[in-house]
Amino acid sequence: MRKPFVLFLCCLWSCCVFSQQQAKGLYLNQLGFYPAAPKIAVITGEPAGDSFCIVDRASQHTVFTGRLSAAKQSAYSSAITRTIDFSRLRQEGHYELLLPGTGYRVSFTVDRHIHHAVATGVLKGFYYQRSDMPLDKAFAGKWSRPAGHPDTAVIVHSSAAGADRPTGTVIRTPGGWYDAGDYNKYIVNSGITMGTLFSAYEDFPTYFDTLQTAIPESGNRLPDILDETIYNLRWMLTMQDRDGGVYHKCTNAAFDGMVMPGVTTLPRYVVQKGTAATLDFAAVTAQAARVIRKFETQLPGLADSCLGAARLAWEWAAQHPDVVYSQRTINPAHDPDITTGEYGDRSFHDEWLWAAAELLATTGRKEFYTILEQRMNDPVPLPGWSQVAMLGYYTLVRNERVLPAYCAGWVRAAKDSIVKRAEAYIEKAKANAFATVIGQSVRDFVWGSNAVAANQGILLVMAYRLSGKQQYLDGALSNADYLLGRNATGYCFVTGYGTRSPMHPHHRPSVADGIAAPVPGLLAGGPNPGRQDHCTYAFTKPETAYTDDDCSYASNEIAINWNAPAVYLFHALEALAVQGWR
Ligand code: G3I
Ligand code: 9MR
Repeated sequence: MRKPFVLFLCCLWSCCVFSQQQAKGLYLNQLGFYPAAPKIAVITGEPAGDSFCIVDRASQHTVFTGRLSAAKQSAYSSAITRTIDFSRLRQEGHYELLLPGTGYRVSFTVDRHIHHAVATGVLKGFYYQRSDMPLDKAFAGKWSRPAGHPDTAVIVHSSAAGADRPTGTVIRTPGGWYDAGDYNKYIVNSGITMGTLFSAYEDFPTYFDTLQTAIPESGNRLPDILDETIYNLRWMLTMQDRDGGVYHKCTNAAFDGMVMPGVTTLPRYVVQKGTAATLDFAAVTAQAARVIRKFETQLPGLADSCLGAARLAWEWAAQHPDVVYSQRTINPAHDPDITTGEYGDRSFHDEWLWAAAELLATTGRKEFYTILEQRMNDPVPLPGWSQVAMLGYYTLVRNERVLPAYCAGWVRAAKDSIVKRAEAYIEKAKANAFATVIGQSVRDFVWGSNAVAANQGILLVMAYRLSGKQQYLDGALSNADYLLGRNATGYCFVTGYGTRSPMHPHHRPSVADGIAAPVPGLLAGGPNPGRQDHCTYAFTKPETAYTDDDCSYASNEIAINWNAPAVYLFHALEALAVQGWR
């Protein structure tokens, strides 16, 4: 909004009966808004009036007024909502939104880099998950801690034994990130996480080349996002057996207690090699080889090692196409029982597609195209740890220029599929009571529903970049708004950001470190009416089944595969904001 217009509004209206009452039931992105982008808040319940106004925070002058929308009944809770649209307020600044006569009052900021801090924060979140290095005060601040599980003497579990490495063989698998609130390291979940982070770099290289996150490697002539990702890549490489197969996970037999990393020294195991783990590994290492190739001076030989590992993994999978990892099957036959996270997947069609797409994009070789083609008519759901086909689609689309000409038809099919899904999202979002893309189906509210929101956002960013259609970028932003506060719980779901964020995530370091504030930059799982943790929830409807209690691993744990799409989404918005909304 230009200044004369602001002044004109100030003279015209004098705003609102002010009150100090805390905003409750008035939900918005707690970080704020881009100048030229949509700006929406949502009020639940029955407000006294139907007007709102916005004042400049310092001067208390009114700069904008408007009316609430008609009421909408939310489909997935009892909430009745009205939207408050102040998109036309375009001037950077600090403001307050007020509802006359109700006492509702909330502060917000308009800034052209409004998500920079939280985007940097969720990337830094990975640093705090590093398993075997001390987190120094210089980088970790009050969350500094000693190294955790060194994993330099890991036992080959009998489920993983072979002639070369019999049961009890001791191997090294140091490094990598802890998966989540627990202290185990799972290849399948690392797969989608790494794919998403490498994709963020592949899509926005110039942006990430200068992004600093204050990690020990900052300033080493590699982008910080790659330094962070390579920390886990090096661990993944240790998880490949000599025959090419990849152990499903490096784990305790049972979950550690709620203690700090390094406190327990229970034995660690690598367990059965599986087809899903091996194909995810092939996809990640093939993508890594492509992405880090241009940093050969800084990382001599690493790209070649990755490609070699990817090929070997691919060959193993071809010889072992259907090895399911199932603890129900393994435990009766092997000791000790393994009861940590399973990440059990029974269908590998999507892993084949993803691995084939990455290997094809990196090598251009027809052998990978042959498998890819066999899988291109399969359904392609939104990405999740057990659904990775869409990652293959994204790779085809973003690497179109380097693919052999005979791929053109399938690249077009992948583009169509992405854009068609984006179009469906936008159509359905019109009915959403919180004006977001997430919440179109009750199936959005699964364990880790916040990653569904973030992954929908990524798909919309991809569709925007393919089509230039503004609504897709607006849709991606609507899900960022959801994650950062415009949702039925009123939480900004990233620890340490916003005015009301999780204080008690199911995250062992955050529970055990004696520091009131949780480790920052971690995305909570989010509403999950499954409530598999049997904790007490104040609300149980799909979009409100969230409790900020460290008991609640089904709604309030954190996980690398949830943080990664948040990294992509928030940084994509930052990279696109200035050009994207005018
Ligand atoms: O596949 C079925 C689907 O067919 C059905 O419609 C739906 C209805 O609820 O359930 C689907 O299965 C769900 C499955 O995830 C696949 O998404 C299960 O209900 C659900 O319990 C399962 O949750 C997984 C959970 O582990 C329990 O296994 C989460 O996705 C997964 O993120 C979570 O991962 C854990 C690790 O095991 C351990 N580390 C922490 C991490 C995060 O909580
Ligand atoms: O802490 C574990 C968390 O990482 C997992 O997501 C979750 C589901 O597998 O399990 C948590 O561990 C709990 C275990 O399943 C049951 N006993 C209590 C454990 C800690 O709350």
